[in-house]
Amino acid sequence: MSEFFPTIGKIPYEGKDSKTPLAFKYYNPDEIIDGKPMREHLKFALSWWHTMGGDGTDMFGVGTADKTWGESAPEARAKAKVDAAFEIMTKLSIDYFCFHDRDLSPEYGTLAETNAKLDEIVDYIAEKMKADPSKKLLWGTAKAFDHPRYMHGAGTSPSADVFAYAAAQIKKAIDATIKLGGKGYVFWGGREGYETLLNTNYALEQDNMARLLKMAVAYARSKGYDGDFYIEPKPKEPTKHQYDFDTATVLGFLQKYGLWDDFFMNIEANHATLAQHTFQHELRVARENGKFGSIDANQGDALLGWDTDQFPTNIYDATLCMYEVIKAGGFTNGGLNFDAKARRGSFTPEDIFLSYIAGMDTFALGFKAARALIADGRLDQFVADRYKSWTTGIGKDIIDGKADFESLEKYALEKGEVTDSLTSGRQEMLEAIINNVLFTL
Ligand code: XLS
Ligand code: NI
Ligand code: NI
Repeated sequence: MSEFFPTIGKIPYEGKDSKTPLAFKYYNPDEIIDGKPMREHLKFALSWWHTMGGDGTDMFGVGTADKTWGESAPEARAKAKVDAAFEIMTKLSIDYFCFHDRDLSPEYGTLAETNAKLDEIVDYIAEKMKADPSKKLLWGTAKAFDHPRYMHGAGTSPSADVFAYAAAQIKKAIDATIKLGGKGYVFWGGREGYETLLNTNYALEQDNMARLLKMAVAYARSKGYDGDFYIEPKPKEPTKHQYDFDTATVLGFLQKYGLWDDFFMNIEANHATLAQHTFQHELRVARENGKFGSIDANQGDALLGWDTDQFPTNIYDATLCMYEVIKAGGFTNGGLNFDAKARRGSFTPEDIFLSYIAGMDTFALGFKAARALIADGRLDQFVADRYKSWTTGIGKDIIDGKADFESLEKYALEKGEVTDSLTSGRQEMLEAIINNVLFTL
């Protein structure tokens, strides 16, 4: 088979002193760390939509990058995409991919025809995976937000017919995920939300979303699926107010509707910042609730208030992200999916590779920095010391359930003023420790 990128070979690891653009400086896929190669710690995934389909089209202009893969007929293009994706993954030492059903294969005249064509592509991918078992599906999802039928939502549409259609589409996307051995299925509610409450039955829409998720779980489990379901929170865009605003909101929803056990979080960096949180905040909330699942790695731009999906190059954020991942015990079914696209002006085939190299090196370095931060121990020790009043005396009594308002009042009256029990938060010192660890790596 002819190559799509004949001038680009397998990207080598050359180390941090290398000046070769098409080489890894930090990501050494086979380097063993704690008994596991780096590729297994990081579990990088290619996003089918951005990489194979995203051509730079934006609201003000047409595409700048050629993502036709040399084919004009949709069937042939869908197949060429598969070949090109496997070439990119192999050359970049990426083991996983993620898809939306419609990025694999577009819509045709009827749902039945669309499904049949999707089956052909899924079968084709399954063959390629058989030939190269190092390539795996991280997660699948259904694109239940781009067709006009989903203009008012899918699971939260005012139309029961649209709900039924979405269910049928998701059923098929779950089948594809199972067929390709995926251990994750994502729900990102792009149009599950509202523009104005003046036309919205909020309670019914929330209940219906939960109904859809329950049916999805029941169906997938009945087919033997033992992977995770993920919810990917995002506060807005395209919908003004999306129901899955952030991790805390989603956790409340899962609890209310009895969905807790099956769902975990897929945290996207740029969605965290759109919700006015840090990436680390979202990861921490998920982790501390036992709901950390997977990551959509990207970054926004501090000056732009939308989901720019840039390839992540911020070492500081990647370090604090990997700090949370390590503290969560590492990835199990999840991984690091680059839900990221090269800038519209970065339009050449090489830019695909250069963007991934930038993102992968950033996370490889972030992983090493996070390990160094944990080994250094100063941050963890500081936090432990800061809360030490909870390990003895009145603090321990409160935790052990041995205190009530009466006993606490008695304690406070006897104790007098308590401001002296506080110590400095030392934020600046802690930030300097991070710099110290980062720059002595
Ligand atoms: C969009 C989302 C989307 C999901 C998958 O902002 O990030 O790409 O990851 O539907
Ligand atoms: Ni995403
Ligand atoms: Ni996004």
